[in-house]
Amino acid sequence: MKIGIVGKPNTGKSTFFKAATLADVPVANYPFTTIDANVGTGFVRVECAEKFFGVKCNPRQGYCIDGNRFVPVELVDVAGLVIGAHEGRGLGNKFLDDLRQADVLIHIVDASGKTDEEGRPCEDHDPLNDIKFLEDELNSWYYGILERNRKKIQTINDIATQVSGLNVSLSMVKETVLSMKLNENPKKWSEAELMGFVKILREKSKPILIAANKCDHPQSEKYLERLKELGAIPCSAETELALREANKKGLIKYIPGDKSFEILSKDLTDGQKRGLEFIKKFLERFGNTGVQQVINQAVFKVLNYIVVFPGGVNKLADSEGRILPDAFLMPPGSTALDFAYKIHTDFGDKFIAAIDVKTKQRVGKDYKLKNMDVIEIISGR
Ligand SMILES: Nc1nc2c(ncn2[C@@H]2O[C@H](COP(=O)(O)OP(=O)(O)OP(=O)(O)O)[C@@H](O)[C@H]2O)c(=O)[nH]1
Ligand SMILES: [Mg+2]
Repeated sequence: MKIGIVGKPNTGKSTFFKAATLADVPVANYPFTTIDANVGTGFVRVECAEKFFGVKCNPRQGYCIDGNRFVPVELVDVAGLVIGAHEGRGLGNKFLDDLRQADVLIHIVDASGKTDEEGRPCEDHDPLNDIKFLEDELNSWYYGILERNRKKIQTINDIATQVSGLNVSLSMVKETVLSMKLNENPKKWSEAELMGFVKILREKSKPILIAANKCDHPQSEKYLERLKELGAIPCSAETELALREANKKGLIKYIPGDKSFEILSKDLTDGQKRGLEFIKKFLERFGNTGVQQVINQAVFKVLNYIVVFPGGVNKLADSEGRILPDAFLMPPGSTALDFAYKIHTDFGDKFIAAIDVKTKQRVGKDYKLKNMDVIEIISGR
């Protein structure tokens, strides 16, 4: 699972990335602070299967606090995108190359309106204008790839070959052709049809979730409602970063995504107390900082992924004694056989049956996995 963090310069992409990964990356109030993409591990938060079995898990990857399991996902924070990026403006082409393999994009919008279309500090810029521009740039990027290679494209399969580097599958291409009722021969498509095709293909392969960042800023009130109407999630990356850093230092206990935190340290400075008081008021108003919610929604609402745990009816531990060591993110429609392959190619090749560990029911290879399933694979030797 690869999530791209995108948007014009200076909207808080690296702050969001830093809050989600606690990696040490530069953040500053001017455009193009980030030049080379930052790649790191963030997490989706799900209920851990340990609760159901009344055990304590021991994750191999990620972590678990108070029954909340944090499952790793890859985050890529890229350079800011400006109009004309697909023609190489700004850090355009590089930016786009860094996004090739992304499954979903989080568009970080500056909801405070304090940065103009190129990310320069300004008084009042309507952030709603930033949404269409980003979609247009991405669509133009796809279009450019097909346009440049037009001579090589004779069939639908050729299209899939040209865009395979963008994490686009042949079935996505075929579905799009079918849904648009396009001619089987792409050479017969009009310019408008090609543009329409590219738009839908981009939406399928790089869907976008909007994060209305800097919502702690008073001026964001002016724009938040309209942004929410477009599906945006209010978020304050800076607040999340402060909470996670304070938690790391042991000053507070804060579980990412929670609606509140607990003060642990008795030696807070006046500045720290004031900062935490400000954050408390923010959380009372918004319910959460939005950062965890944005990552979860990208994976579970936009992509419709589910989380499935490997386990056994007789034991929930692996050979090294770790209880419920893994939690896997699976695409919608995944079957028991897909899950077997996810664990190990051998399990897939020699699949006999699977067991739904919660109900102890035996299921076949075509069993459609459900969110929060715990599955045992029975395979031959
Ligand atoms: N008020 C407020 N400011 C924020 C928030 N998130 C980021 N900022 C500020 O916005 C500015 C830009 O942050 P960055 O994270 O560097 O932004 P970026 O989008 O990565 O910028 P580029 O790499 O230049 O494209 C910094 O001054 C941050 O402190 C937030 O949630 N609230
Ligand atoms: Mg940055």
